[in-house]
Amino acid sequence: MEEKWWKNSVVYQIYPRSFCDSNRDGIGDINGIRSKLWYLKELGIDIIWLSPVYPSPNADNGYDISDYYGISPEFGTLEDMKKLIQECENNDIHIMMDLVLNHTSDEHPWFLEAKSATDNPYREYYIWRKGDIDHVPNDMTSCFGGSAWEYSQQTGEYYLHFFHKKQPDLNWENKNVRAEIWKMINYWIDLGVKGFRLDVIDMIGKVPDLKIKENGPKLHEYLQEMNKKTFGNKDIVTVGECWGADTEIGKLYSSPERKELNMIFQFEQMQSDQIEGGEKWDLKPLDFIYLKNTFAKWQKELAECGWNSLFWNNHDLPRIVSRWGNDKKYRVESAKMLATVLHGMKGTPYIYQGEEIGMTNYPFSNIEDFADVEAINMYYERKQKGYSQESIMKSLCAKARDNARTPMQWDNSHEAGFTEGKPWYHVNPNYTKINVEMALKDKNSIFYYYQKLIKLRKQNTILVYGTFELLCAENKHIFAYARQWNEKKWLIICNFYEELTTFEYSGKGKIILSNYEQQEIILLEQIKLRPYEAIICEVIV
Ligand code: TEU
Ligand code: CA
Repeated sequence: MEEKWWKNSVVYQIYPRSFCDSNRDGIGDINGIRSKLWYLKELGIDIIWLSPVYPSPNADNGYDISDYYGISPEFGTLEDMKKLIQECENNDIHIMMDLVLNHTSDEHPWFLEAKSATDNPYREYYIWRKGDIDHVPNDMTSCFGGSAWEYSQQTGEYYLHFFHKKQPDLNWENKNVRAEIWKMINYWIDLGVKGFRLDVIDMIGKVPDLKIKENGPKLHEYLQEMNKKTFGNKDIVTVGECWGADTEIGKLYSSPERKELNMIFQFEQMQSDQIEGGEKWDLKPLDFIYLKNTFAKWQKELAECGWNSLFWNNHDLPRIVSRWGNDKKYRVESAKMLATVLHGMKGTPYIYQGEEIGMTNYPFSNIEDFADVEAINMYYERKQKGYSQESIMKSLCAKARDNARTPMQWDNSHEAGFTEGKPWYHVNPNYTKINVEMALKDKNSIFYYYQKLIKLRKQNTILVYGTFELLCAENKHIFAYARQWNEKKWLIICNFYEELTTFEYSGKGKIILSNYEQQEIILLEQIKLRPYEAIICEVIV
């Protein structure tokens, strides 16, 4: 397997609006990020994935872009952005931009032109179908609820939007659209950006008349064209967001010889607590065996061709320590355990802001607490369908994206040190106990554990390129696997639960890292694992 710099890199995702506010307007910004580079340097990450910072009316917090070339005034200026890129480079940190290419804002000049007349030159940049007020083109739905078609008064036709109605879908069949996009990507490459995360990229090949949303027939053709016209042959890392990928599709994207992307975010294991065939709001207890098998399947299938991304969290997912850990009594132990499971695998790990200090879900109590359009739409939709208030709130507390979007908790001063003004969104009240300042003062903190995991990956080829083998697949409490590289073998052994349990293997293990006090050498014959105990050890004879 070819060695690449991004294979032993660790990515840190910043949601700019909620990271750090430098000018007291309550909105995180680029200069706020610049003021915290020392912190990211201390953590040891290599790449910052920046969620969108472009001008946007914010129907979907920046994922509705009205100018691909600019910086939103609420985040700063293009000059600030250039300084950020430069200062990051001075610290050996690269910037990965978020590319939202499936749709624009309805306030993007292309759409303003397109909607004005059926014969406008920009009309074909978007997807229009005939219909009248009572007849929608078909029954495709938006990911945020309701129809995917919106009636446009001016021309009496419908346009397609797989997300908010303020996010019209681009028509990738149109070669001018593609040319515009290649030009824009190259502009950011010229500005010094070293990576791209491609938002819902599996939707660009849509065929609405056949109701094909993801994985359309021309998807990979478009990606190969993109690669050729933009980042291919440049030393740039790319990751595509693909909710609709299985392992076969994963290989199509990430096999190097196909010249598409380096890796994808696939979400199979993130659906381990959702009823099959249902939506993410349809909760079920975590299917732990499915979780392990799914991770193992991806590890195995992409072992020789392609590459995995490893993540528990992002700005769309609830906080992992609340989701599959224990955010009360064992918050520290379980956060470290979850980090061990993930960072021990083969792939490029992604950390979402605040994960490294064990930030938790927000204690929502009513619908007024939410800011996200997805949550608000779901609430009213399910109310209308007759779901109980209790069940709706239970789903929202467990899965709402707002859980991830509360401001970063820096210290226990005013608004967690995120802003000196009034934050755009509530700070989690637990900031007095969970914050960066406290984490940096405690040598046993989750922060320093992440720091160690990152360092381990840098110093040990086995973690980056070693083979993966799932152990005790049927065990209902333990997530364990072996990594092997030449003669060396490491075991990653994690108790995923609070109950005590026993792990059995043969030989002795030299402890590399653990979230509990350990002897230097342990007998592997019978390891009694404490609540959420995690061990990385080297097998010795
Ligand atoms: O997310 C894609 C997407 O499918 C999500 O909306 C997903 O269905 C939902 O979050 C599950 O919780 C990307 C971005 O990450 C998201 O923030 C945007 O809202 C969306 O695309 C539209 O650009
Ligand atoms: Ca600000």
